[in-house]
Amino acid sequence: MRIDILTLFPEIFSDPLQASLLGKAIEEGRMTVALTDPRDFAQDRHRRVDDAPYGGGAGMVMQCGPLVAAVESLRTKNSLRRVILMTPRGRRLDQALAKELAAEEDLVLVCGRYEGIDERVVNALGAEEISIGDYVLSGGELPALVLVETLSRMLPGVVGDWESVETDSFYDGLLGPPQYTRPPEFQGVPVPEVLLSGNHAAIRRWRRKEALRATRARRPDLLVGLNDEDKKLLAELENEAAGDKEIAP
Ligand code: 9WO
Repeated sequence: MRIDILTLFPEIFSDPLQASLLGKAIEEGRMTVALTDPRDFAQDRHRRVDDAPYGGGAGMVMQCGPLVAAVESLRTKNSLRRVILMTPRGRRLDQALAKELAAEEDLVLVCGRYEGIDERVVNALGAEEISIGDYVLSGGELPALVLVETLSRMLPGVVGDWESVETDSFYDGLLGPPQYTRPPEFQGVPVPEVLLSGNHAAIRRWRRKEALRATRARRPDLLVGLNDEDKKLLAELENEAAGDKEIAP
């Protein structure tokens, strides 16, 4: 998969794209990320990419010209492109949208800065807008990195320990169960006995139940499409003594 990122601040990406699993995915050529600075497509000798907003007001707005020229230069190099603008008014990123995008051969991510981007850019690029959540940032760069990282995990071979991906899909749409590692007791709190039992069927069942417990307590909106075993486990939870419904935040 190839991802082109348009940004006035390419330096934001250097360390995150090198670290950890994402860095390895890129190094191994499973994912290619190329950075393009729209300033290189500015049309004047001052390399100007922004101007004052029509109608007045504070700050500057990114102009159409450099952004559109930058994307057009990429279109000639590659096939049909899905162009994505990172903005808080876009479609909310979730695992289902990530899965859809991970199936693409190439994507263009456009990161805005300043007070925003000229509205005409959206139409000129045929861009779709994606949000990672309801908060204001200073630019689309961090949202673009969030998208790149979640896509990288869905490419074959990126998550080396394939069990981790299996684990992701085992809890698909649910919150994961609590995890423990050594020591067996910390500040008087022991690890749940079943995890030390070596009984893999019992462990699997416990984890699924705890995933349902956490999801019921924190994100009941995610409790959809449950199978019969899940419904049985949920019924068990309902029958347990009241008072355990809330998990401390
Ligand atoms: C902001 C905006 C708000 C309402 C309607 C359209 C909008 N477009 C933009 C925009 O392009 N903003 C640029 C990027 C410039 C200002 C800072 N930017 C930004 C992106 N802040 N927050 C985001 C963002 C992106 C994705 N998910 C969450 C937040």
